[in-house]
Amino acid sequence: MADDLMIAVKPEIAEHARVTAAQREAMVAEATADPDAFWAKEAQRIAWMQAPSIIKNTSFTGDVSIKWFEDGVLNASVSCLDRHLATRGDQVAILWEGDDPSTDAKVTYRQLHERVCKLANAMRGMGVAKGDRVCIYMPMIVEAAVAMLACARVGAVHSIVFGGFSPDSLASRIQDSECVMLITADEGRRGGRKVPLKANADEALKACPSISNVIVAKNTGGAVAMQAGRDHWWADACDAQPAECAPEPMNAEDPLFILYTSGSTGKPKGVLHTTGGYMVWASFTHENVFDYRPGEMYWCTADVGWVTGHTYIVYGPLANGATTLMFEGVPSWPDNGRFWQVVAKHKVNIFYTAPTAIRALMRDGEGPVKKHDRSSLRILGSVGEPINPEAWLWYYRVVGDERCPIVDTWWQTETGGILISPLPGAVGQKPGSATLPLPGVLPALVDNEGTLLEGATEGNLVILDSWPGQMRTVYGDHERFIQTYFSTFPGKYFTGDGARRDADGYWWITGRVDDVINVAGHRMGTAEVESALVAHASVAEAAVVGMPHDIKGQGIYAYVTLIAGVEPTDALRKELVAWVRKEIGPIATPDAIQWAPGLPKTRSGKIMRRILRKIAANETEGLGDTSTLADPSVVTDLIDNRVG
Ligand code: 6R9
Repeated sequence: MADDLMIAVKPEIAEHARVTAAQREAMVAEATADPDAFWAKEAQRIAWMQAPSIIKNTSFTGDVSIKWFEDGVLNASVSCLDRHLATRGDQVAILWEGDDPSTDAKVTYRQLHERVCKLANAMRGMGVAKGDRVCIYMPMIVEAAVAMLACARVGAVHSIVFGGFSPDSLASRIQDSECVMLITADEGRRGGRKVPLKANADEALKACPSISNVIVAKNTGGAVAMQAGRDHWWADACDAQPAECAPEPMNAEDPLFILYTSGSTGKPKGVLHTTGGYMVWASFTHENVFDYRPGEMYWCTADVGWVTGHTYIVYGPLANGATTLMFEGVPSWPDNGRFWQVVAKHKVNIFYTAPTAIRALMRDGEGPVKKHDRSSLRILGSVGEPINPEAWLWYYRVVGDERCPIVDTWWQTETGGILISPLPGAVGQKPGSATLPLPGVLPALVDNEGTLLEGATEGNLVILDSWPGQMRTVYGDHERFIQTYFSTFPGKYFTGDGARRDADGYWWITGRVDDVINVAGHRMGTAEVESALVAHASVAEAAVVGMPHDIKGQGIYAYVTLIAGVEPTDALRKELVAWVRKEIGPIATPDAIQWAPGLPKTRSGKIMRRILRKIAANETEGLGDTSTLADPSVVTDLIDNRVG
């Protein structure tokens, strides 16, 4: 454990920090003692049509009700656009860097405002109204951000589906929230390849009667089918629209977006975020965690299909008037120096990426990093999964030349924004630790019985009270919200993560303690992969677990029982891998498939995943108690036939 390696805040950073150690202490004290006063003040960082007078009204018990700023009225797009026009209308809002290194584009706040208003007018013209759900299935192009903000403008609730998801995954998300419109593009580009978004969408829409209009951005110019009456080219829909559009007045607790995320059981759930609290949290965390200063070039490498893209490419930076860099490509194309080439090209000051990318780039050594000028970098961030100390130190030493603090930011789709992270000018860092909670965030550890644990120890990570950015419900299923997050440890928000707190009170996230796996920073429910596998005609039963993976953090290990009479062949293994990719999307590609004549089950028929996880990790020494198994001999067979 690297508990002892503490990298203190450098004096030159502390001196100019937005938040110093003493100021952080004061913020923590005030946010804890008087949340109403603290958040009433912080609420002023966004634009209100009517300022809130009621601040916090939340309960983690009974029906679980979370309301912040409940009598406030606002429109999120005004905070991100209109209010900047007078002061920084000609500043670049979005700097787009294409997959092809010879392409980029600059969009100023004024231009972005105009593009958003035109699309918003087009949407209204097609009947989209406040409260309607609109699905966005887009590549990383400026139009993705325009679509989000146009939804916000008219009060529609966006539901972004990551462009790497399959037609089936897209369809089930559209169906769950009954979206009335889909915004997509002809094709996406990634690493020199094309992604057939419109073709996927056409496939999905066969099963989505709720969609009456599709707006298609022309990106690659590739040929696509357009269905008359339903499909509209973006330019045709928007070009003739007025450049102004009145923002819909939204209550602070009106929904801003839904984002589907994986859990332990069942289908992905629609995490619902509302307007006021989310916007305050996005702005507050973006400014303080990244120590953001006006005029800086800020780059978050996530995709807008994930929550990190929502909060830290679009809403947080734009609310704060930043220039946000939007990158269409991948770190390894045309070569593995791409990140650093972009940093040098655009003089990036703040850089936020995922441990899986760091680990992949580490393999190629320092050469590709050192080739490019990184002297503009000031702050480095990490998100998505635990960062191992080795990767942390490489990021710190090689990428940041030991100059730039690293903010390891722990949070979730459900939390809306960062909850545990150093403030770079205030909190010394320990490689591998997310360090300390932000002001107003009250993490705690409980044992499996729910007893609060004190001092330096390890346990289940819970949050004791609400913060403004917290999700409000599961779309259409409040009972599932209560069940998933507030029933395991009643009265507390359960994160699904395990964590350790060291003697300095620093937090070390140890990973999921539920049946969620984290593959290259992407959340995947083992149940989803299992249900895709058993949907194949040859599969009788499947159990999926995470296995350690050098680059991706975790890989997908599947145990598959075939129906009687089907031969386990290499060809079938390949077919099943392709099947899961088609059913869910490439991010769900199994890394290993083991034929399992039987699965270890208790006498009551429960699969003992603990044993399957150990076998997948090749830790077959300490399998623990197997005496409760219905048939202990299946374990021997699984160990003997382990894959990899
Ligand atoms: C923002 C995001 C959430 C899960 C979360 C945890 C893991 C995210 C982390 C981290 C350790 C960090 N996670 N950040 N673990 N250190 N800095 O990733 O949201 O896709 O919902 O995933 O990711 O396990 O519970 P999401």
